Amino acid sequence: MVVKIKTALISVSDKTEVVDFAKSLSEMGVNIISTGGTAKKLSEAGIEITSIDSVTGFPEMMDGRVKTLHPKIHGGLLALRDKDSHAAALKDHDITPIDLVCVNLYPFEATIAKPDCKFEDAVENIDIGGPSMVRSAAKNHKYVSVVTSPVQYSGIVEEMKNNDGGVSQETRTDLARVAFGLTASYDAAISSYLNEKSGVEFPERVSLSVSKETGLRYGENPHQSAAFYTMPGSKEVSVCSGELLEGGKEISFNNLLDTNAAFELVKEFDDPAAVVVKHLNPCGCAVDSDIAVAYEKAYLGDVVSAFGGIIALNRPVDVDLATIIMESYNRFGKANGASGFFAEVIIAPSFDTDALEAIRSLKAWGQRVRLIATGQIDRNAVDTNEYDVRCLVGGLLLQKRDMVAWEPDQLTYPTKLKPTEEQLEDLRLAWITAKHVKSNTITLVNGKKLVGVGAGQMNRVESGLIAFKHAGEMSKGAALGSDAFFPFPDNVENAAKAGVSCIIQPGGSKKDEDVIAAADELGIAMVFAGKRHFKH
Ligand code: 93A
Repeated sequence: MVVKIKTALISVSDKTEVVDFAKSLSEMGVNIISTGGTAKKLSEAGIEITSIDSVTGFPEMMDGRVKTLHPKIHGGLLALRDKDSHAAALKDHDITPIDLVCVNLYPFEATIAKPDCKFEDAVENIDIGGPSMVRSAAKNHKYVSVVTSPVQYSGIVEEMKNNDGGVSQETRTDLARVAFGLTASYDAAISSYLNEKSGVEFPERVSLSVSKETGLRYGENPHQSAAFYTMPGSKEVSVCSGELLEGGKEISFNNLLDTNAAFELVKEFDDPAAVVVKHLNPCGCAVDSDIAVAYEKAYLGDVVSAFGGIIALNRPVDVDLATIIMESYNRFGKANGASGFFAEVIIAPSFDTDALEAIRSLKAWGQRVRLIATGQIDRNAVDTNEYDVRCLVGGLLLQKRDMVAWEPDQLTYPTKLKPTEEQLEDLRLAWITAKHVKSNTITLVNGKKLVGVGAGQMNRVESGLIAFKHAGEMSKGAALGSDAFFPFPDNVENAAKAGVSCIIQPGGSKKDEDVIAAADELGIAMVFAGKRHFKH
């Protein structure tokens, strides 16, 4: 059924494009009811409106807390037009049916995102009347259209123009579907704010307030459908807050997962650092006083895996760095019969114009590589309250993010040999990298460069063997990181055989004594970090 719009109520905080929308409605003969600020704006634009207080017979009161909460409004929204008793109630109480509601809510999320937001300001920005109207209209979508965002305005106007001022049932149902999603996520944001303020980490009910960023071609595999959602109020620089620069190939589900993994690791470092990730694990990671050198070291850590990988940098990309990145791939790719540069994504704080030009002149541009500019990384702006969410079939596991990395004060030195300053630098990189590798993890670092990774094996010995094999000669004198303690001395023995000079691991095994004795006997300096970094 097409419902002709005779009366519309417009009450919006975000007044973007509302004048044009109201003008179009007015030109189609719609009677517009409006609340204080919106009414003022529309009147100033020469649009004839009916003020809300003339409909309710009450002034807007209590600083605007009570404007539209009235039976004259909600009766007009909720009445079933073709039900006799409802029609009679409309008549008895002199209520005009409202056919369209255009509401967007007080900006609660934007308000709490402000660093100096006071609790009272947050509370005052909890919209009550708006969601009530949205819910009333959405419930009664058999008759009422509920418009909740400026992006919907042009479509509604177009449809009305083509339908003699009417809106179809299909559209009203679709608007209602969107509206309930909006009020649910609005309340989710309020509830999560109050949980946070009350220090409740794991409340009785958790709703996530996330917004669709974009649909994705498919999920992890082509037969899985997928979409990308982001958290609106997040203040942390991340792959989600980054800008996907125009012209690259469409970003994929796996790209986003891998880019997040790469960027979260590179964010750990203050010094210039570069990371290359493949299938969620770092295959290259290096720190240097020069970002270009850090990149080359990271890339050279595993040139085979870097092909088709994700590159993350914590410094801006200038044309020299862009050229080094592309040439590094050309050198290796061509030597192996491949067509040269092939990275899926480069993520960095920014890209200079001439760096962009250089990358965009590549054949691979437009076919493969995507560029994400995140803006400057602020290591102090972190969303410590965000959950790390894992899905089970039929449930979710929530935990707080692992925000711990390098804690010099927590280190203990159980072996006779103590690490040198230089070794400690490598141990630091081995430890931080291990945090970002799927367990069981063994990392090997030599000269502030990741030279071997054993990831995701079902036993730690196997992870070690993979790391030693990959590092080859670079194992000599390397620093080894283990994400969890050694249950037996076997890994220490294998490390010594490979030439490893120092080890960092959490400690805390029943067999610590045996492990320490083995390290002492084999001339290895061991450090206990005191915490583990499982990544399941
Ligand atoms: O404070 S409220 O929760 N009380 C209400 O009765 C009410 N009715 C509409 N806020 C209310 N609204 C909101 O006012 C709307 O959702 C909209 O965001 C805003 C528009 O106010 P104005 O037209 O005065 O700018």
